[in-house]
Amino acid sequence: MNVYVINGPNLNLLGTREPEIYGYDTLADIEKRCQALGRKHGLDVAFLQSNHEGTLVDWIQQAMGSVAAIVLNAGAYTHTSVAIHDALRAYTGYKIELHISNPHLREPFRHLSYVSPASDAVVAGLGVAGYELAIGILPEVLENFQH
Ligand code: CA2
Repeated sequence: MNVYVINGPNLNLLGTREPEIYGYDTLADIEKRCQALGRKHGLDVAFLQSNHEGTLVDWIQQAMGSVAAIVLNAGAYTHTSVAIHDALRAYTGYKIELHISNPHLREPFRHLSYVSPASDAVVAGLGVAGYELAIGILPEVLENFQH
């Protein structure tokens, strides 16, 4: 089964700045661990990152039909993007919204998510371990998921 882990703007900077919020791992470190874990569970994990809203929308659209689940850290677009919300609504596979930090403990502008109402589950505030937790739970939730 195919899985997309989609990362939005500035997440390419992980491990280089603001380690007190986002930790010391780079996105490449997280990608390696998610792909290794995916292999153990028979999941083919494609790890993607873009700073561009339209590219994120394109990937969500491309997932339709061939990708069983999307794990999405939309970054700051979480709080602004109706386009990503609409693309997620149209995607009928399983969707996990993911955040490294807990946006509800941060500035008020991070408290609104356009991704949450279009997602099946949310992982937030567990640091970069959230990515592996999301991948690790997929076999169980996909077994019972019907769209
Ligand atoms: O906690 C998360 O994962 C966020 O999605 C991260 C976004 C933020 O806008 C959301 O409110 C919560 C920001 C990603 C920026 O990542 C950086 C990583 C290292 C250095 C600078 C930015």
